[in-house]
Amino acid sequence: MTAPLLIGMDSSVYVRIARLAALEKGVALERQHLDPFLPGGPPDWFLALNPAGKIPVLRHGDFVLTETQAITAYLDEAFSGPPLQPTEPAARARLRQIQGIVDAYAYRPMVWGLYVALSEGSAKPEEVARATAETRRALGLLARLASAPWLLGGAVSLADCHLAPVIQYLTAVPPGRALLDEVPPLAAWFRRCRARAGWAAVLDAVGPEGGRDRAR
Ligand SMILES: N[C@@H](CCC(=O)N[C@@H](CS)C(=O)NCC(=O)O)C(=O)O
Repeated sequence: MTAPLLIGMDSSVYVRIARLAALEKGVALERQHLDPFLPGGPPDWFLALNPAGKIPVLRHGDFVLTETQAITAYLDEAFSGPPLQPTEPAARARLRQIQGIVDAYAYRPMVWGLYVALSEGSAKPEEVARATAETRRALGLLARLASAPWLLGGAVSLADCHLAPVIQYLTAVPPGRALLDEVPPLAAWFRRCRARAGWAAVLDAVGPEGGRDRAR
């Protein structure tokens, strides 16, 4: 079968998560650029693949997959390479728990509530205060679960791939950096992520969509 095709743009948190999983797995992805935020919305061909209009979409032969947790699990399970999910039930459940926390409690306040709002200068003080409180709570939830050196212990997993791109945006604004520094074990974990081979290039990637300080 041909290489899997990842559709989306480099600056997207969720595209970066899928790319980190592929990198760790040693899977070479084909790429197709798609900016879902262009005026007029995504094109019809893309909405036919994902009516939700969200990136990324993975295409592998005739198989089309949306939702990043499903995409990264598929990359891990359908390809050879180092396993990125534990097999022991409790550890595997911990992985799903961390992914759920990132999606439900971290992405929105950290990326939109702090990074986008502060870098666009569109921040209303009460909204920043709420995003700050929600970010603190999410970092606290994650810190209670995090092992070292990686979130699940000795080996990098899909949990690390899922959280690092969100923290990348959080730390791109000074108040976000300060919030991460309040949680030294997570700050140290993120330094390890950025130092890991190939990760900084994915975490810093911006494609043809350009360096617009907006929606991720
Ligand atoms: N639940 C989706 C979320 C993906 C997502 O939110 N992607 C953002 C970019 S990082 C997006 O496509 N946003 C377009 C929009 O909201 O219109 C997943 O896990 O893949």
